[in-house]
Parts: sequence; structure tokens; C-alpha cells
Amino acid sequence: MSAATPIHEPHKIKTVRLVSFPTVEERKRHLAEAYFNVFNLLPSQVNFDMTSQGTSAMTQEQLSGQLIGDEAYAGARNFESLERAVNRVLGHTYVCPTHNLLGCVKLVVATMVPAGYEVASNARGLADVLTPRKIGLKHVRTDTEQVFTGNVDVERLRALLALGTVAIVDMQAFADGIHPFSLGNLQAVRATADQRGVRLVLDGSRVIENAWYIQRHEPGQADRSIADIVKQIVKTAHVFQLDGAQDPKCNTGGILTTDNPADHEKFINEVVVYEGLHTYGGMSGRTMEVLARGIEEMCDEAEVQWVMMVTEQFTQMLRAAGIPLERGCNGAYIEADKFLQHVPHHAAHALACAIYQTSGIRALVTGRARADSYLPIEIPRLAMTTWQLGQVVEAIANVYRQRDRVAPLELQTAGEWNDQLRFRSIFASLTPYDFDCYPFIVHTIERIPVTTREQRQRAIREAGYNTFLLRSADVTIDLLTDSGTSAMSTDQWAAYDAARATTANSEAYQRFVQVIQEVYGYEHVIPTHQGRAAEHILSQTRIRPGQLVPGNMYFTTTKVHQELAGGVFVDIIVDQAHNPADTFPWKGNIDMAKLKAVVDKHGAKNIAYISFEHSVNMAGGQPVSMDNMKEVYAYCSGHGIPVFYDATRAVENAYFIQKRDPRYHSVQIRDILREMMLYGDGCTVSGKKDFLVNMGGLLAFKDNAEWKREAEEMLRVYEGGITDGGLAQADLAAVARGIEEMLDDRYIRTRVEQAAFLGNRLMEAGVPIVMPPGSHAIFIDAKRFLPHIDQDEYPAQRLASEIYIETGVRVMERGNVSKGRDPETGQNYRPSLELVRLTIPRRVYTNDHMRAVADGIIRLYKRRETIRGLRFVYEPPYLRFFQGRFAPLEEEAVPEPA
Ligand code: P61
Repeated sequence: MSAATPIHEPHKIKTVRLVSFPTVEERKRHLAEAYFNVFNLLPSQVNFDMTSQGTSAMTQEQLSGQLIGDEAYAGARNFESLERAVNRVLGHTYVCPTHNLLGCVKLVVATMVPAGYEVASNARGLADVLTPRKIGLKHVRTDTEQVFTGNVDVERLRALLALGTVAIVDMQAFADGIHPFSLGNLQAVRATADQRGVRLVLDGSRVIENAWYIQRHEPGQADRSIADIVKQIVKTAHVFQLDGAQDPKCNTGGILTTDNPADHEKFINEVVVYEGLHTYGGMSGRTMEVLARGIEEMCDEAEVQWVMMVTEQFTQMLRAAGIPLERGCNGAYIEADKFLQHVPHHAAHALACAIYQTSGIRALVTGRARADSYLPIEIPRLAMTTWQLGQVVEAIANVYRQRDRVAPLELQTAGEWNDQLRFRSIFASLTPYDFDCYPFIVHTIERIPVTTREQRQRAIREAGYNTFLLRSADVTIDLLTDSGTSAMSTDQWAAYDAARATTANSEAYQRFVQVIQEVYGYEHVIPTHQGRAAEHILSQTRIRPGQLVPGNMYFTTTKVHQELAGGVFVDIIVDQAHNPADTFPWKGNIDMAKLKAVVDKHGAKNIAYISFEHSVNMAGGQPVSMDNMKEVYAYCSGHGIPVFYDATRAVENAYFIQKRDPRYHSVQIRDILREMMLYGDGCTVSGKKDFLVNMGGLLAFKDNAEWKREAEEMLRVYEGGITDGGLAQADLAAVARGIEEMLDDRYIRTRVEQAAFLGNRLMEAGVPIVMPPGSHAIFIDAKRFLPHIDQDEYPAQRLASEIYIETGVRVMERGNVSKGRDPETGQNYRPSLELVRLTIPRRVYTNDHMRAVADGIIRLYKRRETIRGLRFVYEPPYLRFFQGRFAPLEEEAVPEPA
């Protein structure tokens, strides 16, 4: 099992939760209002909440369980799911549900610890709940172990049990978050307990992490799976208890399991007193379902390996920065008194305040106010990327460098528990740390398939060497398109769920219109189900047969609709756009000379409109400059020619203006976009890109009511109602919310810079890509990657399929196959750009995924001479790239089976 270190998450992001980044001034205010106890801060005041209980990202399957709770008081189906999961994964027969881990402790104490008896345990933290119950805790952890520091000193335990005052032996997996036990020690404890007829009760809330340590460090365990080790751990205990908010990644809930019917009967008789009924135990049906699915999934080998690697790296990085700590199962436990040697009291609280003040991170001291001063920096499971965690490390190192300046806290209100403490303090002058990372945490994930080379070879052959025909179930990282593939946010989902369905007017429609009016400055807004629907209506209403439609390079669907309306597309993009190696920063620009030449030759009245695309897709995601938009608009207005934008990726274009045009460096994206749209008369948008939704589009006009009226006439016939355009109201609501989110400067920067990250890695290894890296995609220049393959042997098509075979990554051909044949000559167009597009979905993949993509392509590049071309075996007449099938040239031509 001790497989190679994972190189990327074995999942992609399905939904995100947005993070706010309060300013230093806001943080100081919040901290003062919180009495310098970060417990009192609200989640909205915190950027990263470094706690792992109930904060994990779930799988989409787990989340969907939330909707099928049957909420029956007795005999709920969800309880049956829970029983099945426990039987299968943990191996115990009987399950008693509880509202959470405290519920478990309550039942165990009530049924197994008579008054006057004690509990022996390897966890000190248990005292927090035993002391108030007047139950003594005998600490039996050994202090001689190096790795398995949670092991019990078996001799000491035996002696203790001989006294006859210990009611149960309690073992915690990863005791107090820091101390794992070994399987050998667990078995020895069980044997010792059996000799005395005492129950071994195991708190396995972090059983996964403990199992990983056993797999990694205990002799003879390396070849076993986590699932196998977990089951053995559980079966070694008489009673197993599990906090639903830990390893099963639920937000609450708990279970007590056993193979002993008599123990189980005691539990379920107590459960009605304290928790609920034996078939729900204080959990809602949905919680039981989410918990059941969490248990089913929690031993996934790839996921466990990934999570534990991330945790180890995180701890190592902090240690490398000199920070005194213990590595924990779920993060790093900083030794605050060593960190802040000049702070005599409440060092962990003082450190928590300093970290929040400088960076907005919350690290929390929980439980009873004790003498030890650990400040745990826990990683919420699967919710943060390694990029974010790396910055958390930097933020803490930033405090460490100026630790002598951290202000002590003066106790104002004392208390037994950490949450009760209130302090007075001053704000030390500390240099803040600014995050530059994704402004969201992961809310749910979707696991991604892992395939072998043989499986991929078979899959691509079955798909006729066309990546459009691959099943997504065979794809590990899907870079086919950024269209409709975004991860929605929880706010978008909330808007989606709240929208009321109707075929008439609605709040969702009104909000949609209002947002577009505000953000784009266009008065007339028409929803469509996606981009090509808007293109259809615009082309049909605004082109007279025979008219020209000059544009900055074609897009497939746009051009098709212009031609179906009788228009003739004319490419007037700057020459640089056709040269992949040219590094001109505005390769999306319209060439004014070409524009004027068309107008001079054909006359303004023979021009339908200018089709002006932002962040030009086919050119490699290349932006248009603000000056070019102004110039085109000024010229066209003077000649009575309308300018219609394809604003599908306008926000990404706005980011390039902010980055590359010094006059806009400190202008917000929202304002840049608004100015861009001023230099147009209307636009079409495929909402499946910038808008961060999976479906939607629109057509809008700045002020021409007659154009709107004509468009709505068509809309009713081809698309749907004028207040929905064929979309569900819920989709419109998600779009309206997505438009707000796309304008976050921090988001759009990380979005576009992710493409640059991928591009730079490829470039450094010599892989020829379209320069400069585009906004939404990296385009590989197949002509230079495979110079030995003639364009009529479809080098980009072959390269796309080879990338899939090598890496499991799906990409898209954009070259000779996409461009098609000249209807006059029947010959391939052989366009100057013969490209493969690696398109990055929004908020879905991390930089770790991108690194893996680049490394795979670099491997392929090193053996590029071995790659040959393709021939068509099936060629459709229109948009042949979607359905066409190919065969490798190196294989004999055999007739296709009928
Ligand atoms: C894409 F292979 N783009 O990039 P609809 N304008 C622009 C687009 O990028 C765009 C549309 C209009 C896709 C999907 C796609 O040959 C293909 O919402 C600049 O898809 O109708 C779509 O918007 C059309 C991929 C479309 C293709 C056509 O992946």
C-alpha cells in the first residue's frame, strides 16, 4: 500500500464557500469586540478557520444524502443505512446512534462506570468531561515511545487494573490530537483488559489518521489497506465510539458500536433518556444518512493518502520555519509558551490574537483552561488547497519573525473553560500578512477516476481518437472546456434553491435583469438558455443576407449563425494573433486598417455589425485592449455600424487590462468591465463561462428598444418565455449571484493566473505554447510539437489523444479538424493555428492538478518523435470535430464494421 506519494487531489471541487478577507483595521475592531478571545469571532470575520471538527468538505454523494433523510421518529431508513455502513466498514454488529461524541461518552459513563470508579485512558483531554462528573482519570500513556506516543504502558495498566477501581479502559485514536497508538499496543491493552473482565472502549473519531500511522510506521503493516487496518482496530475494541464531525466528515452526529448484545441493550435503554430513540439517537434522518455515507467513504485509500501527505507537509513547513510544535493527526500543535517566551500567561490565546490580527486566520484553544499551552492549527479535511495552506504557514512564520513584539493579554474575566475567558490588551505594531490565493474554501468534492494506460488506450480507441467522444467517467482531469464546468458557490445554490418556479414574471428574472443593467450598463436584457441561442437571435435579427460581419477571429458557433443568417464573416483580427510565438499583449485586437479597408471597399450599409469578441477564444484566450475598443467604437459610431460584443469572457479580458495597462492597475474589475461595455451597442454572452454557472446565456442591447422587441419576438418562438429564455428561474437566480462573484478582483486574478501557472511550467520545459498564456486556457502549438506530421494528418487531433493516453487529461483539438473544409474546393482549410486547447474550468482544479497536467505533457514532449498522424474514418458534414472518428496512421486501413 505504501504507494507513491500522491501528486494531486484524488478529487475535483464541486461547490465552494466564499471567504471574505477582512482588512487589518476591521480585524482589530473585531478582536477588541471579541475581548481578545478568538472564540468570539464570527466566521464572516475570519478568512481561514483552522479547525477540523465539522468543517470538512464532503463528497457530492454525501451531501446529496442530506436530501433523503426520511425523518421518521422510529425505524428510519437512514438508520438502516447507518447500520449497513457500520457493519461493512467498521465490522461491528450493533449500532447505537447519538447526537455527537459527548452523547457517546454520556452513555458509556452511565452504563459502564459506577459511582466511585475510575477510567484509565491514554488521553488527557478526557478529564474535561470526566472531572465535572466526579470521575477520576488515570493516565496510562507511556512516555518512552517515539512514534506511537499514544501507546499505553501495559505494565502500569495491569497494575492499575489489579486494584479493581478502574471501570473501563479508554483508548483514543490519536489521543489529544497528537498521540497515535500502534496496533500491537492496542492488542496488548485488549488482552490485559480481558484478563480483568474490563471493557476496552475506543474513541475512533480519528481512526483513519491513526490507521495511516500504523500503515506507515508499524513493522509488517505497510502492505495493508487503510480499510483493513481500520476494521481491525474497531474489532479489537469492545466498544467503539465515533464523532460524526471528524473522520466521517459529517457536521455533527455520533455512534457507539459493539458486537456484544448485552452492552448494546444497555446503550439503547439509556439512549431514550439522554439522546432520543435507539433508531435516531438525537440525529436527524439527514444527519444519519450523511454520516452513513461518510463512514462508507472514509477509508478511501487515495483520499487518506492525500490528506495525510498534506498534513505532514504542512507540519514540516512550519517546523522548517523554526516554529516549536508537535505534529498532530490533523495539523500542527504549536507550543505557544515556547513561541512567545516573553508572555508568561495565556500564551496560546495571545498567539491566536496575533495570528488573527496579522492575517485573519483563526486558530482556537478549546476545552478547559489548562496549564499546557498548545495552539492547534488544524486543517479542515479536504477544504483547503495546498496553496492556501502554504500561505497559512507563511502567515504564522510572519508572526514568528516578530514574536518579540506580540502583546501579552491581561485577564479581565476568568473562567474554567477557554471560551469563557475575556482579556484586555493593546494592538502591538505587527506587520500584516496578505493572502494571495483562491478566495474560497472547498464545500463539496467530486472524486475523480484513476485509470491505467491500458484502460485509456482502449477508451480513446473506442472514442475514435476524438476526445469529444470520451466518457467523462474515463477522464481524470477534464480540460476539454471551461464551458458549464464551473463549481458553483453555496450562495449560488442558496439563490438557486430559493427561486420560485413560474412561467411568468419573477423576482429571479428581475434580479437577473437588474444585475446585468448595473454591471454592464445595458438597458435591454434578454435571457437565453446558452450562448449560441443568443447568437442565433442576434444574427437572424441584425444581419440581412449578403451583408458582411467583420470580427476578430471566428468562433465556431458564432460563425455558423452568421452564415445561416446569410452573412459573410470577415476576419479583421491583428496579424499577431495568427502567430503563436508572437508575444504581443493585445492579440485579440481588431486591426483598424483591416476594418477601414472592409468598410471602404463594401460601404458601411453592407456591414451588418462588428462581431467583437473579448479574450478571443480561438486565438488562445487573447485580450482586446481598452484603446482598441474605444477606437473601433468611435470609428463605427461615425459610420453608423453597430458594435456587438461577444462578452462571454469579458471579465477575464478586464483582468488583463488591469494587469497589462498601467492606467488601470488600481481600477477595480467592476469598473473596467463597465467601461469596456460602454464601447459597444449590445452583446451576446455564453453565461457558462464568466458567470460561474452550468447553464445560461443572454443577449443585451445598450439602449435600442426596437432591437429588443425584434429579439423577443424570436425568443418566444425559439427559446422560451421573455422572462426566462428557456431557463429555469433557479438558473437565472444562480446567474445573478454568479455575476456578483465573478467581479471579485481576488477571484479573477487567481482564475487567470492559474492558466499562466500551467503555461509557464510547460514553457520552461520547452513545450511550444501560444504566447502569451491566455485567460481561460493554454494552447499547445501542435505544428511545433509535432513538426513531422503534415496538417492533413491532423497533428493537433493526434496530440489531444496522446495527451489523454499519457496523462488521463482530456483536452480539445482547435485546428484543421475544427476549421473544416472549404466548400468550394473540398480541401481542408489548413488554418495557420493548429492547436490543442487545455481549458481550465473555474474553481474546480487546484495548482496541484495543473502541475500534474504539465508534468504529463512534458513527458510526452520528450518522446514526441514517436507520435504519428491520424486519418478520418467517419467525417460528418458540419462541425465535424464533435462527432468525427479517426484511426492512427500507423495502423493498417481496415474497413469499419457496419
Ligand atoms: C468552449 F468546441 N465555447 O469554449 P454556448 N462564444 C464564445 C464561446 O467560447 C462559446 C460560445 C460563444 C465553448 C463551448 C463550445 O465548437 C465548440 O453557451 C467565445 O456554448 O452556446 C462557447 O456558447 C457558444 C466548444 C462551443 C466547442 C462550440 O468550449
